[in-house]
Amino acid sequence: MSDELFAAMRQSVIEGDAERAEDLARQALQAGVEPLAAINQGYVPGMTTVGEQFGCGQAFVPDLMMAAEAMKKGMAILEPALRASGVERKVIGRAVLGTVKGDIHEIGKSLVALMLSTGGFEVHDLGVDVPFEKFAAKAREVNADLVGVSALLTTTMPGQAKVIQALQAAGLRPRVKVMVGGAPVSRSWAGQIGADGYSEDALGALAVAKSLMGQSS
Ligand code: B1M
Repeated sequence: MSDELFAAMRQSVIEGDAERAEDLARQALQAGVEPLAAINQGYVPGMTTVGEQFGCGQAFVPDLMMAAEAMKKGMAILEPALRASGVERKVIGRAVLGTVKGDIHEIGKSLVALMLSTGGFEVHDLGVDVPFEKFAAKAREVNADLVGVSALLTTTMPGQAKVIQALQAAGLRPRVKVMVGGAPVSRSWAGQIGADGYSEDALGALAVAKSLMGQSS
């Protein structure tokens, strides 16, 4: 049953059919499917396929946009259930998150924001295309413990290093920890730019964020 549903969810993203993606998210909730499983096994592989198609010239920017829109609609239905499933309510840290300047990819960053907030973090999501200094200004304003910087383009990855420099210039390092992520980002890149943590996915991001706060996951 779940496998069929996940396959249909994948297909709804590949076809950029937002209405169908929403409808399938409702069906998943009714069938008692874990919201995170629906996202990770349904929508995410659909998005990966569209990305591969784009990479080899079989899909174009409007296809990416429609796929992203479908995934966002589906996630909006699943989000309240995912939030409700968060068992820890005690705030374990304050996190400022955003996608770095020049980069408008928002879905992965929003998924990380959602996981952190369900896992007990107070999350301040700055959105996409965020100037480097804005991360530092917000971190100071909310007395953040953690800054998370997402980058989906090889051309915007250097912006993650610039955010670390902005935090240093604001006198917030090393107290404020920095976690980086995004499809082209790697552990070795994170080490190279002096980030404290890296994760390749949203669930791992929660574990890394917790461990940076001195908590086990
Ligand atoms: Co763009 N895009 N895109 N795109 N896009 C990619 C990233 C690309 C890999 C596609 C490809 O070529 N195969 C490619 C980048 C190549 C590169 O530099 N290495 C690319 C390109 C080239 C571009 C444009 C330049 C295209 C153009 O205009 N010619 C352009 C750039 C615009 C800009 O940002 N300035 C562009 C535009 C777009 C859209 C706007 C159309 C759309 C985004 C819409 C939106 O977000 N509202 C889009 C999309 C949808 C994609 C793909 C297909 C999917 C991204 C996505 O949402 N994935 C993507 C291909 C791909 O990644 N397979 C592609 C689903 C999401 C759940 O995964 O974002 O990886 P992801 O997040 C994961 C992990 O990475 C991790 O956890 C998340 C959840 O598991 N993670 C973190 C992410 N952030 C983290 C932060 C952390 C920790 C973990 O700590 C802080």
